[in-house]
Amino acid sequence: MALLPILRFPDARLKKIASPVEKIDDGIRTLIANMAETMYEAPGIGLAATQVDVHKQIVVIDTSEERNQLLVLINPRITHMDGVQVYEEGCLSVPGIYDKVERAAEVDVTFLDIEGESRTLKADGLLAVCIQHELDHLQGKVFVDHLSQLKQLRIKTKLAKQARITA
Ligand code: QAP
Ligand code: CO
Repeated sequence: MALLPILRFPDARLKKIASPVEKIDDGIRTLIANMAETMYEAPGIGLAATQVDVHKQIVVIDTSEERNQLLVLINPRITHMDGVQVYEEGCLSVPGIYDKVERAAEVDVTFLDIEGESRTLKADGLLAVCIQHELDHLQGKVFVDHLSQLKQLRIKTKLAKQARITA
């Protein structure tokens, strides 16, 4: 197992569109184990392969209190959305930045599990937000893309300053 480096916004590689996984082989299983380890260590509640510079349709999520309900979504598709909710989001690729984003309140998502079995999940609340946030990453989209241009500019300035202090 290994911790993977996480791309930081506004890295251009966060804009890449992920390709479907064709075969769940040992390389994919190792990648998923390392993504889960990286998410838990951060700590975070969701991580998309895009964020570790692997442009395949893979997401790991755990929104449980106990941090023991790992959800692995391979080739996920949202098949139904309903209602509206606003949630204060963050992102491991945008450290220290949190803002409200409007999304669907409920989603149905179809995906392959780690065994390659096709599954469907109905989600609401935080899990529904997290699924939409992580699927955005696979399409090259970061939560700050949902914010105003002015807010995006302020976030870029703040992160650039932070990077200078850290360096
Ligand atoms: C996406 O985000 C999400 O800024 C997952 O300094 C977030 O795990 C979906 C994190 C909120 C729904 C609601 C962020 C950790 C983790 C930070 C995360 C930070 C340390 C973010
Ligand atoms: Co994110």
